[in-house]
Amino acid sequence: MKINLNDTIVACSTKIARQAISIIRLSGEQALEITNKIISKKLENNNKMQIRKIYDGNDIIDESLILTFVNGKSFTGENIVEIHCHGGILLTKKIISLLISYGARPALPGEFSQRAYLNGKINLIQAESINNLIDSKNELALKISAMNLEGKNNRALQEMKIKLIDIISKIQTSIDYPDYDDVEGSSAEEIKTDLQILKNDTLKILEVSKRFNILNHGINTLILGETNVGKSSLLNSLISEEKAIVTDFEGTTRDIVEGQLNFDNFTLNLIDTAGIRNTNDKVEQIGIEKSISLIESSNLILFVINKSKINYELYEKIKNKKHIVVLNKAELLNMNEIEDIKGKFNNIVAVSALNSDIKNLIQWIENEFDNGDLLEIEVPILSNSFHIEMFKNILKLLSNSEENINQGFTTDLINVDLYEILKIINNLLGIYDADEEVIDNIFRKYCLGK
Ligand SMILES: Nc1nc2c(ncn2[C@@H]2O[C@H](COP(=O)(O)OP(=O)(O)OP(=O)(O)O)[C@@H](O)[C@H]2O)c(=O)[nH]1
Ligand SMILES: [Mg+2]
Repeated sequence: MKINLNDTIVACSTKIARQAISIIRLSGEQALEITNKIISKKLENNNKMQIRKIYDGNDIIDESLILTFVNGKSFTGENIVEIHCHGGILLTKKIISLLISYGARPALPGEFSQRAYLNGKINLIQAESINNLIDSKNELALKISAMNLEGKNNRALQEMKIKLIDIISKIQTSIDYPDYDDVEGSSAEEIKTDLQILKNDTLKILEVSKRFNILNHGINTLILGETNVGKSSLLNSLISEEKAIVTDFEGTTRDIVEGQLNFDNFTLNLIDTAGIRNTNDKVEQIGIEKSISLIESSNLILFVINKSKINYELYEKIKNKKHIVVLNKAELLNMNEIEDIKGKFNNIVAVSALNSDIKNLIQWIENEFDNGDLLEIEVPILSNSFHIEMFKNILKLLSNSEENINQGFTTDLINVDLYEILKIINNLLGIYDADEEVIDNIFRKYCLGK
């Protein structure tokens, strides 16, 4: 079904729940007219707050604060009315159904943002950053999402686009004016160097975006080790909560237990697992299989050992993943014993989960995942998997162009791929008319004095 973008849409922007205030939002040409049907006095056609009684037929059902955004000065670029009514479930639903009966259509999920995008108010990355802003689990994710919403990515994408248009223009000029053989920078070698710069930018975008997404969704952290080494105690100590059952019986934890730990700049999604051992207990066996199967999808493994419980076979399975060996129950050992075990691994800290003495581990994690530099990085940071796919496509097209140059193909063939990239960037920026921009650029920068 094709959605009609001329409809006036309505939705509740807050939860429909028992609460102080609910915010009902309408967007579309008829937003004011439809609202006027359920209030005592017509709304003034300006960007102001107005108080109105709301009627169901002749019955007053509420008195609400109403905000109007007109003349394109709104989030969607259309007329918007926001009704801040009292937050009863029945009342909110009633107002929405009245508005629908007077011609509004229930909005589809994300339709307000979609309209903002289609009306050039925000680009795709900004639309996504609204989601991120809402979902942010830690301070840094919040800051980066806010920066993207404000347009940081926009500027970075624009810069990338300028570089791209520059290359396309050079190639286009040398095609259009074949006799004019000294179009500056249009030799195959020079184009290759320019493309390499773009390729590096793209690789950086993908790398930084991957880091941001781990940061935004939380670092999946697996607590893995033999039975009874203190994995559940470590989880409890990290999240300062008695979440997992701890006993001195081997095989206490059978299913996974999850907890979350927020640092300023990142979040750990902690997963305590069943301890690894040979067992005939069917339930425990399933738990152990689950523990092992989680290795692959984790971003970090806390590999817990004790002096007498070092499972090298298990260590082989995780040593190529990002990990730290956690020597637990260290308060029972003397310095020499600790140093001796530390010598067996590159990456190891000694802790005592029982005494909540885990500062060495916390410090290591903080150093590893600080991520503060993401704030300074100038390249766009993408969070939507679809946008990331778009950039992977750009990378493919750039590699293709490079390959074509290496094979000695003519530059017009290379431009086909570059135009494709321009289309992708323009899509992200919410601009569609690519050709005109290139022509513009050619005549501005490479007019050749003709
Ligand atoms: N001395 C000492 N004992 C600890 C420490 N951490 C945990 N323990 C004890 O070790 C025993 C096992 O702890 P758990 O946290 O249940 O161990 P686990 O690795 O989760 O065990 P399973 O769930 O069976 O795999 C309990 O008696 C804990 O109190 C520690 O740092 N020092
Ligand atoms: Mg346990």
